[in-house]
Amino acid sequence: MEFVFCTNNEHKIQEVTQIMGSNFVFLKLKDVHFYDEIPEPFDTLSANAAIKANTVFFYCGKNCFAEDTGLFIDALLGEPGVYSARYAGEPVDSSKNIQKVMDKMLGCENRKAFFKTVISLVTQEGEWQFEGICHGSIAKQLSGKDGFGYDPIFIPDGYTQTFAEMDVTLKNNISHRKKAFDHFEYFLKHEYPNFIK
Ligand code: ITT
Repeated sequence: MEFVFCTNNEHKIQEVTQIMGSNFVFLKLKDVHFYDEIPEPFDTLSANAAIKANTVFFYCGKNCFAEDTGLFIDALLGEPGVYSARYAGEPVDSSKNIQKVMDKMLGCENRKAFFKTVISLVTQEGEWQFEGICHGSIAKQLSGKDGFGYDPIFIPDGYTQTFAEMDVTLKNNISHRKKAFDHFEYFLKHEYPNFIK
């Protein structure tokens, strides 16, 4: 049984490969000859994850999963949220996104924030979603070189370093993505036991 991970983000592929382990084998978009941009037109993670998985499912007919992730900052009333990728406009630029957050949060005492991931799975049998949240806070300055996106400014609760300062194994043990994929894996083990060897 084949499943396609519908993402153009190589960092996500690396993290999910580590989170799920080597027994979890999935196809990439290029393996099914899907080279288009996947649209993300909606204002919820759930709807965007669903359209990504459905777009590729209708294209290739194989089981598909996609995920949409956002950083939700209390003091910015949930921004950048579902618009995390393009917060500072097109083309997508993580440094500019981080700079915009830092500028808007100058002088803010409430630094609380959370990352949320929603996975959407689409198969012939139906559609399912799985969520994971990681609570934390926005650092007062950028730190660290690992990870991607907003990792240099996000400090998960219970830690003093940002995701970008952490060993990737640690990030992948506690992250929003890890929590969402734990639910996904549990579901697959019960519904599609042949998929995870
Ligand atoms: P796909 O839609 O192709 O999967 P994307 O990069 O567009 O890839 P999202 O819309 O889900 O992915 O992600 C929005 C942005 O949020 C993304 O560009 C990153 O900058 C940021 N992001 C996502 N996951 C993150 C993480 O674990 N740590 C830090 N930033 C993250």
